[in-house]
Amino acid sequence: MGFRESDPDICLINMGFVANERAEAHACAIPLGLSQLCSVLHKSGSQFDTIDYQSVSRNNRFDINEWMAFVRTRAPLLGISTMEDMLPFALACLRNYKMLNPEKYIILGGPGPSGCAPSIIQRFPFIDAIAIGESEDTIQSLISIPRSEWAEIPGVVVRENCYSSISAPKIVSHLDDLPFPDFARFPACLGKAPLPLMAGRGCPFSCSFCETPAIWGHHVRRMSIGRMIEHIKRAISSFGVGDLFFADDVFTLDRAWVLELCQSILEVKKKLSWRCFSRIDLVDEELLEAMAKAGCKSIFYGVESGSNKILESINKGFTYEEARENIELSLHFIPKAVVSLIYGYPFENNDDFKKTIKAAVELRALGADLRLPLWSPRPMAPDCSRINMELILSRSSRPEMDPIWNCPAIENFIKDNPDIFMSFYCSGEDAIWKSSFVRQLMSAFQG
Ligand code: B12
Ligand code: SF4
Repeated sequence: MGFRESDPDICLINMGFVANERAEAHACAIPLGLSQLCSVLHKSGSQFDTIDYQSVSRNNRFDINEWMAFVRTRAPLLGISTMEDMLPFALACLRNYKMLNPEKYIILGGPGPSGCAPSIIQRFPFIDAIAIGESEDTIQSLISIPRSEWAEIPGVVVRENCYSSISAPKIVSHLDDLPFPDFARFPACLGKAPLPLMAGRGCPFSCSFCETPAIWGHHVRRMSIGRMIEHIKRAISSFGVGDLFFADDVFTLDRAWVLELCQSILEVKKKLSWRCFSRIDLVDEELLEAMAKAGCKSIFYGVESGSNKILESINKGFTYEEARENIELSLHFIPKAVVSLIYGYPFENNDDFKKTIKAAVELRALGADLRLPLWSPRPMAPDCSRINMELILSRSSRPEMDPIWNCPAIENFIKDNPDIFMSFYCSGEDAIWKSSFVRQLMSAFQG
C-alpha cells in the first residue's frame, strides 16, 4: 500500500477509558499526555491523526471487533497510549490489527508498557517499538528517523536492542518550553471532565508501591508561575472552562509556589474551580485557606493504610493519626477530600487490614470520599524488587475491570504473561477475601 503526500505521519490512539468504583458508571478523562504530544508534533510541522477510544459506544468496552472497526487511518505509524489497565486489551486488538495491516508500524507508549517494554517486544512480534516514559522528544525522532535506526533513539525499545541495555528517554528540562496541550484533538470528553494541566514532573518521595519516581524521576521540574498562568488563561479562552485538574502527583510540594499561584489565579479569574493531588504532610491551614479561596474544590490524599506499621514499611513518611488530623483540617476549607487507602500488601496481616477498614469507616464519617484499591505489583515500583511474590490472579478485585474476563483472548494474555500484566495479580489468597469484603463495604458506603 502506498501513501500519498498528504497522509498523516502517525495516528495517535488513546486507549484510556475511565470507570469509577461502580463498574457500571463511567467517568471520562481528557488525555493530557497525548494532547501534549500532539502540540509538540504540531509545532514541528508533522501531520497526524488522533483517535480516542473513549468515544465508542460503551456496550462492551473490551470488544476487539468494535475497536478494529473504530481504528481507521491512512497513517503508516500507529502510536497507542495506554496505562496498565488497558494494556492486555490493547495487545489483543493490535495482534488482530497487525494481521490485517502488516505494513503498519505499531508503537506503544504511556505508563502501561513502559515498565515491561523488553518483555513485550520479545513476546509480541506485532509490536514494532515501545517508547519508554516521557516522550515529547522521542515521538519526533520516531517520525523523522528511518525505522532501521530506531534502536538508536533514546528511550525506544525495538527487537534489535531489547536484549541489550536500553537508554533513558530524553526529557524536557524546562517545562516552560512545552506548548499548550492540543486538547481539541481529543474532544470526546471536553466539557465532560475537568481540563488537566500539569505544572511539575517528578516526585522526591519513594513510596514503595508507586511507579511515579521511576517514570518521571526524583528530581522535580516545575513550570514558572507566569507560564502556568498563561496555560490557565489559554484553557479558559479556548474551552471556556472554569473547571481544571492539576495532574501533578504532589501539587503542594513547593508551598511558596502554590501560594503565589493561588494569588495569581485570583487576579486572573475569581470563579475558577480546580482539583489536585497532594500529600497529607504537605498542607497546612494557611495553604489550604489560600487554595480554597483560589477555587480548589477537591483534594486527593494517598493515605495508603490505617496501620502505622504498614505506613512505615512502605516508606510513606507520616502516621495515620497525622493523616486523619489533616484530612479533618482540609475538609474545613475544601469541599471534597478524596482519600485512598490501599489494602492487601504482601506484608499486611489481619490486624493491619482491620486498622485500614477502621480508618475507612472513620474517614468516611469525617466526610472524606474513599478509594480502596487492592495492592498489586507494578514493574517499576520498589515493592517489586524487594518482595519475593507469590502472584495470584485477582479477578474480582477491580470491579471496573469485570468485563475483561468475558473475553478469552484477553484473559489468556493475562494468564500467560503474569510478569507483563502484574497489576491483574495480587499478593496471595488473603487478598481475595479482603477484596470481597472491601467490595461489600464500598457498596454499603455508596448505597
Ligand atoms: C491524572 C492521572 C489519572 C487521571 C486521568 C487519567 C487519564 N486517562 O488521563 C485519573 C484519575 C482518571 C487516573 C486514572 C487511573 N490511573 Co492514573 N495517573 C494520573 C497521573 C497523576 C497523571 C497522568 C498525566 O496526565 N501525566 C502527564 C502526561 C504528560 O504524561 P503521560 O500521560 O504519561 O504521557 C507521557 C508519556 O507516558 C508518553 N506517552 C503517553 N502516551 C504515549 C503514546 C505514544 C505512542 C508515545 C510514543 C508516548 C506516549 O508521552 C507523554 C508525554 O511525555 C499519573 C502519574 C503521572 N505523574 O504521570 C497517574 C498514573 C498514570 N495512573 C496510574 C493508574 C494505575 C491509574 C488507574 C489504572 C488507577 C485505577 N486503578 O483506576 C486509572 C486508569 C484510568 C485510565 N485507563 O485512563 C499509574 C499508571 C501505572 C501504569 N504502569 O500504567 C500512574 C503512573 C500513577 C502511579 N504512580 O502509579 N489517573
Ligand atoms: S505515592 Fe505520591 S508521594 Fe509517594 S512516590 Fe508516588 S507520587 Fe510520590
